[in-house]
Amino acid sequence: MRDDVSCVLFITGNPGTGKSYIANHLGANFESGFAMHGGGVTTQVQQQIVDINGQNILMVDAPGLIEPDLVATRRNAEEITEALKLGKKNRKPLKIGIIVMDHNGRIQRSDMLLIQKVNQALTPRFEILLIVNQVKRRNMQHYATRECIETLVNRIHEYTQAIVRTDRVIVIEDQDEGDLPDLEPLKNMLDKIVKQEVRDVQDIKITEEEFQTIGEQILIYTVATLAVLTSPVWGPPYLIYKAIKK
Ligand SMILES: Nc1nc2c(ncn2[C@@H]2O[C@H](COP(=O)(O)OP(=O)(O)OP(=O)(O)O)[C@@H](O)[C@H]2O)c(=O)[nH]1
Ligand SMILES: [Mg+2]
Repeated sequence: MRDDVSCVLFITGNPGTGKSYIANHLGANFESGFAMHGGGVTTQVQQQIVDINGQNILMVDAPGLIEPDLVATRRNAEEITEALKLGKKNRKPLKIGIIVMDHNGRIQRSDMLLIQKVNQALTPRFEILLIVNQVKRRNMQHYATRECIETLVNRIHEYTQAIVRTDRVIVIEDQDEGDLPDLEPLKNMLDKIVKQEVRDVQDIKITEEEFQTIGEQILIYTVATLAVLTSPVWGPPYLIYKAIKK
């Protein structure tokens, strides 16, 4: 790894939260966009050296964690683990950003699970930069209040045990196609968050039970299963298969 690279910056988040979009507006050139197939656009770890605020930073982009099926989710978990290891592998300190998507003030369980997993995987515990992305203009005023940010970080702590400082939360407004997001606050924050040496990275593992608790993502799965069950062609063989499996 080049000597002039000051650190590794890994911005993680679930599929479609805007990891590649934000990395690209910080100067990278990762594939990003509309996912035609329902899964993630980014499927493997990608790296690129980018100049941010006059410093060369190795930006890392990886797939999002939670997808509608467990096999893909576990594959993504392996990629994210690899990405987390890049700091240690390159003997560079690491900075971590986690993107969650705003759903009118609600944070999805899938985003909570990702925060929990990344937080648990790293030793020592890391300072996390939390990026709330794709916030609609009408919701920006809520996020501008201290109370809203405090409630958010408390909720995250409650669900994930991760500690996010209220002054380490960045809110990014959803832009119309073609308009540039204002990433100056994010760039300044990236300067401030601590570069940490990674001592150890544990493999991220998703149990079947954890996967089942992610209600909103499971919905697609349930609809697909129902469609199979009620089909005269696929229903009976599926039920026999289920019975044998038990
Ligand atoms: N218009 C607009 N689009 C956004 C914004 N943030 C993300 N997007 C769009 O959201 C979609 C998903 O963004 P990506 O950057 O590909 O998401 P990702 O997190 O890298 O997703 P995967 O690689 O699939 O895991 C893309 O079409 C982006 O252009 C935003 O602020 N404004
Ligand atoms: Mg991507």
